[in-house]
Order: sequence, then C-alpha cells, then structure tokens
Amino acid sequence: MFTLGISQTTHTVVNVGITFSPSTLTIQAGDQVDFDIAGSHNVKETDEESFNNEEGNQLPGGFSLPFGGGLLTADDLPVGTHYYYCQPHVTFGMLGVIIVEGCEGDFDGDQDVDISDFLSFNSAFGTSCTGCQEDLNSDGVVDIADFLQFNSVFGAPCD
Ligand SMILES: [Ca+2]
Ligand SMILES: [Ca+2]
Repeated sequence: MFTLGISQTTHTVVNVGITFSPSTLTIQAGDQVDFDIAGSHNVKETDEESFNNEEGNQLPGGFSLPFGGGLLTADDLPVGTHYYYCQPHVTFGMLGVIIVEGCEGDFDGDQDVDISDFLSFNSAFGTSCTGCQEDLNSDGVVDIADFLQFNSVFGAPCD
C-alpha cells in the first residue's frame, strides 16, 4: 500500500560505440533505468574512486546487468550517486553515472512529506550543518528559509 500514488518513470541508457548515452543520468527516487545496449557490453556498479581511475572494481552488493543490458529497478537505485562501468571496455573509459534524487522534504524516505518529516526538521532546526538534508537551500544552516521551503512541500506526495 505504500507504493500507491508514486509515479515511476523508466529512463533508457543506450551505448554509442564504447560510450554510454547519456553517460550521466539524473532520476528521481522510485524511477528505473533500462539499459538498451549491444551484446558486447554489460553494466557493473562501482565506487567513486574506481570510477575516477577507470578501474573495473565491482562494488560489493552493487547492481549488475548481463551482456546486452536489462532493467535496473528502483530497488537497485537507492537515493545517491551510482557509478558503473562496462567490464570489457572500462579501460577505454566506458563508464557512467546515475544520480538518484530524493524527494524534497522527505527526510525519512517514505515517499511523502508529513509529520514525521516535520519532527526530523524540527530537531535539526537552528543547527549548523553541512550537507544535511534538512538544510534544503544548502546554505549550511537550518533556519527559517528552510522552514518556508519545507512548508511549501508539506503534505505533498513525492513525484
Ligand atoms: Ca516522509
Ligand atoms: Ca538553510
């Protein structure tokens, strides 16, 4: 029942020669990604350092798709940045990034903005923090400006 009302978009990544296209894809939490790629390419998730070094180190517990691709579901793509590579072509720079954005104001990640999120906001209010999710406008403090932004999304389902 908790999935009702959540819209889901399927994004497509293809290969153009030995590059993924788009190589950087930004999606919303709950979306899925279909890899429509040639049979000579596969997909394995890696960490940021290996990505930057163009190394084929598969992330333990990360997603992986066989040669020819397939579908990454929302379960494969939690909120955050996911790096991946094609195993045979990683040394040619065949890598990509999927950025999964959470819903603004949904601090507990249950796909709505309700009283439990407000309590989370309330406990962070007045604090200085860098990169904390309650700092909606990313200026390093949780203050009235963030509250106004939170208030504008309060009660809304994520989409
Ligand atoms: Ca919530
Ligand atoms: Ca702020």
